Amino acid sequence: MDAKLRDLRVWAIDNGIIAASSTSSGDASESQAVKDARNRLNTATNEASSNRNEIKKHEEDLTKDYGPDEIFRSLKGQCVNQDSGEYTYELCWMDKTTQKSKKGGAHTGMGNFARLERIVVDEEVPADGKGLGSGERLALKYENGQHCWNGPARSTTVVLACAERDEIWKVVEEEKCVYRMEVGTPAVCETNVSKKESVKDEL
Ligand code: MAN
Repeated sequence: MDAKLRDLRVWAIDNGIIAASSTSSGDASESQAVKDARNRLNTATNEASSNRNEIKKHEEDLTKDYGPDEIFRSLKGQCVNQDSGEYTYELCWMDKTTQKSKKGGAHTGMGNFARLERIVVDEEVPADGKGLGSGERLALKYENGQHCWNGPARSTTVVLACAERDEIWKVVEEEKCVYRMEVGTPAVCETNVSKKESVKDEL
């Protein structure tokens, strides 16, 4: 019996199932198989935890408002630039707006995306069609940008109108450090259900 047990132990050591020395339970006495298993477990535990974090991020993101048909979800991460006067202005969808001096130097944050709003506009559309027109328009509010000397934190209202491609048409500083961008984008074409219905009625 004793000999059989000894043989079994030798076989187990040879196959890496138990360590040669069984005197203590410290690392040094762990068999390679146990060490490997422990490493695999650690790796799997870390992976599980980072996957859980990813899921949480996605779940939080799903509660955010990405506009009609979640249209702005696909634009997130993309930016549009436009020269205007002494600056180049940049709009990054669902992220931030930026004022970049053409003379170089640091960029100025004009606000971070806060929410979607609907605002009513009433403007002449220029001959080139690059204007807001009249009616209710979707707007993106960007807030808490770089603080303005003797003024508020910079903010931008980005008012959208249907166009064939993403383009910043106009940037105005309505009040000190309060900006308004007029932007054309296919993202807001046909988002208005009543407009769609009326087109259908006409057909
Ligand atoms: C910079 C720009 C302007 C702004 C002033 C305020 O020059 O961001 O748009 O009006 O700062 O000091």
